[in-house]
Amino acid sequence: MSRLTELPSWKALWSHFTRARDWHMRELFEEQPARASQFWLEHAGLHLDYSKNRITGQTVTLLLQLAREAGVPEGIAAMFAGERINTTEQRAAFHVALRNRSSLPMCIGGEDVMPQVRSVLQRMAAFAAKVRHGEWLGYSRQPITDVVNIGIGGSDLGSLMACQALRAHAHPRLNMHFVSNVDSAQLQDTLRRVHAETTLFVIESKTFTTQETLTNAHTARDWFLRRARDPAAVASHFVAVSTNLKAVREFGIDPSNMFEFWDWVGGRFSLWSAIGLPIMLSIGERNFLDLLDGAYSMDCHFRDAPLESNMPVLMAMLGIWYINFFGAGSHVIAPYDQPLHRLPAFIQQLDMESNGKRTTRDGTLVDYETAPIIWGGTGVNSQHAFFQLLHQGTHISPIDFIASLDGRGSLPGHHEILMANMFAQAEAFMRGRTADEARAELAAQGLDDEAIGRLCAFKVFDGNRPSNTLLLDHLDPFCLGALVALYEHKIFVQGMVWGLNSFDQWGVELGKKLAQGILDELEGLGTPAPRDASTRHLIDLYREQRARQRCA
Ligand code: G6Q
Repeated sequence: MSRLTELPSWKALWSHFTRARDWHMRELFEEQPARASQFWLEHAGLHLDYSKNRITGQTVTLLLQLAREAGVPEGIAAMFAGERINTTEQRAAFHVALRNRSSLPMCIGGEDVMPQVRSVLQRMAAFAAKVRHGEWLGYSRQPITDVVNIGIGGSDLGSLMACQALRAHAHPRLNMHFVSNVDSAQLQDTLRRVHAETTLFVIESKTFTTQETLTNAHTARDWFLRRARDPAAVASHFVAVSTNLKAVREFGIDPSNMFEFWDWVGGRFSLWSAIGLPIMLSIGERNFLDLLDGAYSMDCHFRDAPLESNMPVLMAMLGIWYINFFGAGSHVIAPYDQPLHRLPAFIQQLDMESNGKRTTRDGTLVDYETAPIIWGGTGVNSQHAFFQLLHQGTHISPIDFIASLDGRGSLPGHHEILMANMFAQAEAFMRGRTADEARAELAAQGLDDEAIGRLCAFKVFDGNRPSNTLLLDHLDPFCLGALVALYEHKIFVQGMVWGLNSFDQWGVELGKKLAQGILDELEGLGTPAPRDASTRHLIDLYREQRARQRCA
């Protein structure tokens, strides 16, 4: 028995669940007309309707009791106090300091990190302004027109997602490109679309040892040098974002062209740091600061609001309700705004890399489920694809519907259709369609009794499928900052309840090591290591194919 499953609130929730599993939300709405306002929260330009969940007030009370008994308030305080909550790496997880927009210090081990945070922010802003104003010139004295970010995982997804989400605010001259895959197809595609004279490469890597990133960076530099024909030109076309000054220097980037961040910033939580340089280049300093302001507002809310009205805590505990009690193994992120199309991938990494774990902070194995599989896609497109399973399949997968209320940039009629679809889906998932309703609908179409009898079962939807609806006042930097911080904190709370360290990623580290030995073998270096028959066969097949291709 684990500590979590021994908690009184955990046991109380199980007994509550024996009743709750039979409730239908359709009935809950009929019995409790005030649900929509009871289960509604607003903060930082975000509106959360969580009424379409299989909960009553008592469920929420018990879930919050669980949060308290699991030490969530203490965990929140420890995070903001800069404690080394990343216990396996003995580091703070202090991304909240990156968006501390007050003048108050934020300390790790007694040292205020704010002076260094502000100093890097100022350097980023000065650099971004030069590039944006056309004052940062390439080797042929032309302004920069294209920015190529080379990075992967946490050094890619956040900036990519935010640049796409905020493209309405993008600088008109600067085209943003992101290269992450070591499959050269991506880099080749990008290099085909840019000119060496007007391209800035931003090499982003916390460690500056990541094989994929360094391979792409070296290839990009070779490509560049073949055109510029002058190693001195690298200085005006390559900048680095890293914690590893030595490796950046070894790569050949002048330290004055390096933007620093720190080991207390986790990769997937780093878009607020210098890793957000592509975002600042694209949307400018003022908008980047708005992004930080939005996150800061959510941070203050998370730190100070009572659990009952704390948006990240409530979303986290609703997730726990479905994962640990209903056995929901996945969670869908469905943004309806097209610019948010990379949000599901971003949150997928944030959640699954943070809480996709089964060893608790004290080293014991869990005896309960942890992170769900996060998946999703833009809402309307998903309606025409995988929503079928969500409506009538055998799995329960809670959904977050996300959209901006502001349709001002939209062409006439489009935004209303978009929103109508989203509201209709959330309603349908909640209500479903009963057999009587299905029969009535078929009869209204003029079908006879025999046809109605034959088709009715297929037209029935159980409903009772939970969802949150998150509305943004605007899809702007402030609301995006608040939205991302909301998910960061939600995930942290779930990690706290499950007793996990949400800030390490040993699975990723393993991947970084594994490939090297096989790479040597693929290249015919060293003695082949003893391997299982399958891996041996795959390696041999690849080598044979390559040998044949070389001869052809
Ligand atoms: C994020 C992960 C991982 C990391 C990449 C890139 O939290 O640790 O996605 O960001 O592996 O690592 P580098 O930034 O060190 O290249």
